[in-house]
Amino acid sequence: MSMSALTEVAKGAFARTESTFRNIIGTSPSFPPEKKRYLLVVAHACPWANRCIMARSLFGLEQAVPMAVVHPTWAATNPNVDDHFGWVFSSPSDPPIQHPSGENEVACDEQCIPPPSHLNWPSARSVYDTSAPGATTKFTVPILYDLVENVIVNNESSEILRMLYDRDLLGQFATKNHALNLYPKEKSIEIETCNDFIYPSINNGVYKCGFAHSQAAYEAAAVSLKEGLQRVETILSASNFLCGDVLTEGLFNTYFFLETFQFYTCCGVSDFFSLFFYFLSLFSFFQLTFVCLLL
Ligand SMILES: N[C@@H](CCC(=O)N[C@@H](CS)C(=O)NCC(=O)O)C(=O)O
Repeated sequence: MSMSALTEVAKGAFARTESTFRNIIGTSPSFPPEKKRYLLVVAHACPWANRCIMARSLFGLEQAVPMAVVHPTWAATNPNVDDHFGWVFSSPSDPPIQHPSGENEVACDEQCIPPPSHLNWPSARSVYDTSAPGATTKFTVPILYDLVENVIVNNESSEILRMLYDRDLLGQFATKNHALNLYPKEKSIEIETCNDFIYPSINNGVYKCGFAHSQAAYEAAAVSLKEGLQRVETILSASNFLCGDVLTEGLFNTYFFLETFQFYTCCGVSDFFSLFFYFLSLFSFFQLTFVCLLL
């Protein structure tokens, strides 16, 4: 069966399936850190993918890690065979793609970056079909794909993110911000403690709100989301960043999800004073103009 986030709503509540490809570059001889070997497949509409796009940009990895960007709306991925809808590739000069609702068309513009033509991939689904034919999984982005072995290395954004900034892995090809260490060893407990509550309440929490198919599921997700935001607010009212006065990977784990939160709910981060200023300062400090594509 072909899955998507739309099939993950059981009893009205969104239940996310675990990412299935979990290889880490450098830990096996099959996946050595190499320039231009790994293709990052992303969607600008996806906060999970955006944290990888941002790390690639922050560390100047554009040359070392090529990127393919899907069209912003979903379309039929195998129209004559099944009814799956998902991410598809297009070129800036392609005709507009009809939104799945049938209500409007969405243009193909210069933000659409197709994968190298020899790969012959019409959709993100075809990346999975190439790597693991017949796999019954969700065809999610981001994906880190090995252009030499022709397999997916990893489709879990938190792990792709770390591979991008880790100085022993793809981070060794950084061309800027060399001094920025997003995972200082002495902060590891604080970083993991933050991740442990931010993931369920905020990162996945915004999806649980957005995909809720019952009032009870929505309310449970909204309460947990607000608790998560309040906990971040309390931390930020006493320190500049999530783990004291140093910037850590928590930046990536909050920023885009706060944007998604603003977008999908009627209340915004401005309801949380310290969180709002954190959000604004990250926005201006990193000149995150490209993230506006999400809004
Ligand atoms: N655990 C994954 C989640 C990625 C994810 O859910 N991506 C969504 C877009 S925001 C997706 O591609 N969904 C496709 C689908 O549901 O078919 C990660 O963090 O990388």
